[in-house]
Amino acid sequence: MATFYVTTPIYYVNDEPHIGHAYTTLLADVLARYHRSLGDEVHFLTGTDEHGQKVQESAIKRNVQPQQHVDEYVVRFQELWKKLHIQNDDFIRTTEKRHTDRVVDLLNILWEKGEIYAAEYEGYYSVSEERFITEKEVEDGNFREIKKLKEKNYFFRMSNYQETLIEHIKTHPEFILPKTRRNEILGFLEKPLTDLCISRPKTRLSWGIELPFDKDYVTYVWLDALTNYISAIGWNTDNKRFQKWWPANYHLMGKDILTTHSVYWPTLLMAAGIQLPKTILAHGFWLSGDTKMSKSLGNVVNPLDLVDSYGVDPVRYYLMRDMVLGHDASFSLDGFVRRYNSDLANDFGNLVNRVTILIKKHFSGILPETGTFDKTDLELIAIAKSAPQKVRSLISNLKINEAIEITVGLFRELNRYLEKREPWKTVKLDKAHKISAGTTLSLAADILRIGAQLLHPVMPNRIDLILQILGAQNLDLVNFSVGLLKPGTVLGEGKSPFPRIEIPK
Ligand code: ME8
Repeated sequence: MATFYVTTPIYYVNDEPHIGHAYTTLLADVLARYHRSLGDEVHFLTGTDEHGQKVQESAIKRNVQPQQHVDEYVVRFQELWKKLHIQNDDFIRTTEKRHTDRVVDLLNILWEKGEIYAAEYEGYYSVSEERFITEKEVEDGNFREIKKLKEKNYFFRMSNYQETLIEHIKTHPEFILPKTRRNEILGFLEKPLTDLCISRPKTRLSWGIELPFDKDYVTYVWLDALTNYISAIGWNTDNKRFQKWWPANYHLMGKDILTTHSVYWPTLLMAAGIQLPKTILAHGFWLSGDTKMSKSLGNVVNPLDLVDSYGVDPVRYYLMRDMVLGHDASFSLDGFVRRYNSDLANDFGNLVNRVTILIKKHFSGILPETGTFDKTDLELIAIAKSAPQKVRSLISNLKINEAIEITVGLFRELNRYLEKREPWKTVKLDKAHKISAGTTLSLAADILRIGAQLLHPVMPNRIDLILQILGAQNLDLVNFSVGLLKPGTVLGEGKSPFPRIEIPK
């Protein structure tokens, strides 16, 4: 059985989770569910980044101890994931001992190998970014809260790995996706890499993991955070478990943290003699209008509000359908309602109602026998047969929005088929026409079932409801063959769970 290990960034617990955090986590969830449905053994990891300056500052602002602060804030993420029906297999917090011990192990290994050295360093430091920045970066003006600092620190010999990293990226086209991001990193690597400062003096920052070789320092939060991807799966403690899942199939993230993941992380792994992850995938940002959603701009859309108003599954659908991986996407309530009404209420929901109401009215709610299929039926069957394979291949290429389009396309095809056949008219004619209307409706219900199954990873709850309405609740969710919903099946109660949304003007 193939294994599939997917991760999200571990989010800072200094903030309210917003739609951006929800997006990456949902993306991981949808991929994990698709892969489970393909029969892969899946491990899906998410968690929280709980050390560092930002968290310490938030705790000070609230006048509580950092540990109390993170214990209170982590719940917001955990509750949101529950609410969004995220099926993660593990949730790692960087303040847990299973993690902090592994960070210490990694530091010791690097220290003993001579990969870390102490040096006096004078340079510009961005408090908001929590790292030293170059003079050029100061001039670019993209960083806030810049200070000039002179202090002793510990450095990782990152520069030694520049050539090997470039080579790896060039020989593994799938290592950084999408391609535009890969080119961006290759461009970044054209300039000499500096060594990476991996410590912070306790006099400046106390909330972190103490360096095992100098108790006056804590570990730089990014070295700490990145290690979560291996600490959570048993690196250096449970080798069998580690070997089972590592290297990760996908590290998912937004484009904001691509450099730390595709430069710091692989060079640290190389230095420690650990294999590199297979794919680092950076998606775009959700924008509100044309601007990035950010707390300081005050334009953050809280996913919980949307979920409270419209339900979890429509929100999951919208986020998966409207972002092309790699590009930014614009979020608006209008866009959400338009997408919902056109795809879910009209194309999908009306179809469910149309087919089931007709079967209830004219065939006592029992799927009628099918006669012989003619050319029109066979054309529809051919489209339905090819859809699962197309969806599978698009998902493997991370084109989730296109995979959804294929499924909605199948519903549209089915609507056209019904318009052509008009079973609502023919069923009332003579006996022969009633038999042919029965064939049409049975086939439509079965193909509707296939489309619904294909959308299950995106909208698990409402699809379960639809499958139950179709009488398909006991069928194998991942068997997409035509003809599984047999004549004689009794339809369930209820109607489509996608009523039209009317927004008052
Ligand atoms: O960077 N659109 O945590 P973070 C889409 N702790 N995705 C967005 C987004 C937006 N507008 N805003 C945020 C950190 N995200 C570190 C990570 S990992 C070892 C350490 C998502 O809480 C996106 O995945 O700032 C982005 O990369 C992540 O949230 C940043 O989360």
